[in-house]
Amino acid sequence: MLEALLWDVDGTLAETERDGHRVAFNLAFAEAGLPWGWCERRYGELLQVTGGRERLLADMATRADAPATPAAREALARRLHALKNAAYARLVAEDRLRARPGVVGLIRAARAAGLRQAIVTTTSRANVQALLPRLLGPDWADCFDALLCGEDVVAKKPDPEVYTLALRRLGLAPEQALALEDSPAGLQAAQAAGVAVLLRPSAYFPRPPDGAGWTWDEAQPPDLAALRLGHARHTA
Ligand code: XBP
Ligand code: MG
Repeated sequence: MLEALLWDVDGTLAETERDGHRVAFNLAFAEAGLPWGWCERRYGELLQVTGGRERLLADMATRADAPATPAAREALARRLHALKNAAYARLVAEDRLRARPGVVGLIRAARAAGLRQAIVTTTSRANVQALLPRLLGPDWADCFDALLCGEDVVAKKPDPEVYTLALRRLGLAPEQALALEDSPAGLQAAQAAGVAVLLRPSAYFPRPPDGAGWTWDEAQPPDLAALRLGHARHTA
């Protein structure tokens, strides 16, 4: 039986990668005085790497003008990542990010029905704490029983660690939960933890990968009853 909804953040709750993180990375490059910039196509490639700091390091590995030593690259990645997260918080404060249709209603309905809910994300905790009040209002934290973020794990998605941790925190078995995800890495992480996934394609991940199974139909968005039914089907 469905007991909990495990929510990914980036791409699932809002189009944060398209309207937030990519824009904020470019603001960070400018603030640091670097002539670097990530166009949508390049950012789409770099999204194969989960974690903003890790993404910066992956990009630097391909650049002739990146610092020469691993230690200097790491220091620059940390500095740029902090600048990026500060820029992201400013974009959120300017109301540049909106909840994707149906998300707020489902979170509130799930809370009203007594389902447990957790945030299960690769992004930094500060980004969640900036975004969620804008999407859900000042009482946003009341909707969630646990908040698992990038800092809480050793290995980020597609590793299942963050899902395993969420289940342990909620005291639930994998078949009692449903993950809502948008990316192949998120899908893989949840499935590897044994959790059924409702995949919602997003701007950077428009096509469900092979093995996605259950996909959100934008023409007929699911309500809570549909989530319960779909979960029962996909855990049977
Ligand atoms: C999100 C990520 C994050 C964000 C940026 O993946 O991979 O790295 O892009 O946030 P998911 P940070 O949606 O699967 O959780 O810069 O804080 O990492
Ligand atoms: Mg995501």
